[in-house]
Amino acid sequence: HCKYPRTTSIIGAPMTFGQPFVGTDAGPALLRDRGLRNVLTSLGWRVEDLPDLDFDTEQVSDARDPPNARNCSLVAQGTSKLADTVESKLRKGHFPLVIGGDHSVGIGSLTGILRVIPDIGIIWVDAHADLNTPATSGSGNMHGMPVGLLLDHSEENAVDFTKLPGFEFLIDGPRISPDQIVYIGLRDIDPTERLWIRDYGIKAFTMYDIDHFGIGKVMDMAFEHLNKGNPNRPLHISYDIDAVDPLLAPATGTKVRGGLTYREAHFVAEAAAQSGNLASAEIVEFNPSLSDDGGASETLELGEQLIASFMGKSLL
Ligand code: B3U
Ligand code: MN
Ligand code: MN
Repeated sequence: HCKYPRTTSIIGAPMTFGQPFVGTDAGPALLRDRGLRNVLTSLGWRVEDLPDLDFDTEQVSDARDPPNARNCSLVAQGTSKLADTVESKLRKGHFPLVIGGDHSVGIGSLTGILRVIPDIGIIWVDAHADLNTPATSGSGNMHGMPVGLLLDHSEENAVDFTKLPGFEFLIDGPRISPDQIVYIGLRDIDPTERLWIRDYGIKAFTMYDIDHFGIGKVMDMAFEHLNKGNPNRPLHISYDIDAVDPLLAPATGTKVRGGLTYREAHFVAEAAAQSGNLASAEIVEFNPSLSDDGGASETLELGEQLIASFMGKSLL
């Protein structure tokens, strides 16, 4: 199917249940209010602006939620809906643009994409590896688990989805192979995540690598890894705004100092667009209520600009 669809579907995914704070649900509405639709049409896209997915109204019982997978039933219900939406938009040839919400929405976006494009190459831009599972997470917050839940684990590390209420749809769901994903911007990694990145051989570019090589070389190496054997491999970018330095993006839940600069953050997005292979994208973890008004609008403005960059805005 076509690698540069003309139509993008804006999929608002106002998820908060993957982390402890309220406010993370405000992202989609605030980005629309800023004029996201016009940003996209001015870049030449046809835009299908869907109503936000509804993650709140249908009551699900949380009685069986394990303490190490907080709000499991609610995260499962929402991400299952999101997976179906992303899948159906891709099948129509649309470019899904998922606006979070916290990063647990990645469970849904990735599942939907993998159902249609099993070989998708994934660029995970984040301060964190999000490689925990309920067995390894210290926090129990599911925004730290999207990659960990979907990774094609060795038998001993495999996730038992029968013990995660609502996640039955993942029992035989598609998985990510360890060579299918690259990390950009890591700087806050838990011990088991570190072990798994090494043992599984996942390609990870930390802030150290960005300092050492420069962002240009890092992105070259990232594409070299993902494009091995297929220069036209379709790509997905999952952009956690906390990858960017908190001085530039203060309105987010888990700030880690020493992040991407303004230009590094844009370069990652521009390089993804330049590849010509981007098939879908996601941006997550805005939380305007965790900052003053100035910080909130600065963060959202940056998010809007990063979306423009990975949706194809060029400087010249
Ligand atoms: N690795 C920690 C912290 C964290 C992950 N993702 C975010 N924070 N945003 C955890 O809770 O899994
Ligand atoms: Mn994340
Ligand atoms: Mn993060």
